[in-house]
Amino acid sequence: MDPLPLIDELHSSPIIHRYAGNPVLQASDVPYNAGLIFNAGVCKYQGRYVMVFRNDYGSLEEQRIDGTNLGLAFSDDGIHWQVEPRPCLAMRDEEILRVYDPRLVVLEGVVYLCFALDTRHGVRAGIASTGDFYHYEILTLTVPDNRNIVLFPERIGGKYHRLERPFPVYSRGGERFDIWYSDSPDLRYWGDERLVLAVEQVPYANTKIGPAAPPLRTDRGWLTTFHAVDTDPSRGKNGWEAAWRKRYTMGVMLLDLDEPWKVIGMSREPVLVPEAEYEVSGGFRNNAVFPCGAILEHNGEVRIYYGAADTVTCLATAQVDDLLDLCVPLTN
Ligand code: BMA
Repeated sequence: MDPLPLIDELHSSPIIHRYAGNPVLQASDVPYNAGLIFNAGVCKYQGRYVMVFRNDYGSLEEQRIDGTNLGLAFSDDGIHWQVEPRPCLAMRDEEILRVYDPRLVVLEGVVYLCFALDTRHGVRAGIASTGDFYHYEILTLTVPDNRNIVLFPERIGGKYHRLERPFPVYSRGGERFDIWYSDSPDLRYWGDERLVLAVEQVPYANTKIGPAAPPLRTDRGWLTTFHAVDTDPSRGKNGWEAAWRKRYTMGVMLLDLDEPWKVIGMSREPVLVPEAEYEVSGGFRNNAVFPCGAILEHNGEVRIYYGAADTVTCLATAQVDDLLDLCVPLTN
């Protein structure tokens, strides 16, 4: 299969505003062994904002990662966060290597955590429920390779719905990965899989796309963020690794309220592109924005929480109507 074309310079949309005090969470805010603090799921629960964040601990100075756990933080305003004294989840046994990239959703009063799991036999994605953010009941795990599951915050037609991002490696070659959908009667057994959005439909991706934060209900449809990745072989060292040739941006799409595998529209240009200093320099993997949390406030503001340069956790906001207006029908 032909390589997809290289993507040129990209810029963030004028409708998105980074919080001036970014990052909202970083290693120095965490009262235990902490390193890269990024890719955080966020929800509103019992009157507070709750964040579960990824912590790749080790040494920032020595550019070393020793392991990964998930941390927990609470906030009254969604901006200033108080981190709990110990991590809330770590998974490691003979088969499981680590849990990461949490997304949170509240559905019918219950909190669910969607997560990725590196195992000795591939990358799996799962959904767990929790009552206290420390104890988790795993309800389902996919077969490898899959990750970036996001659960819709409501049942639709009596069923649970999710987006996911499998990694098919045979048919198309390389990393050409798309966003898929499945549903379930009970959160455990998943089926009715459908392709939602393919990477070649996104003008600012040439490698892979994946669900970002859980979809937000609006009158016009499910407003859904996604990450879009482009690779350029001419990019060299750009972080801790010998080479990092990818750029992660964020786009939005609008899914049908009743048939959420149907794309009503998508932003033709990315909404958030790595441009701020903490997104493009000094991190583990520069040139990456990776949202895992989004909250739609009553005043129409959408708060998007994202990992920047795989190193810190940041906040950007936009008006929901502005995001919806960017979603135009697909052309291919
Ligand atoms: C993805 C995941 C994310 C990470 C991103 C950028 O494939 O591994 O956890 O933030 O790459 O490195």
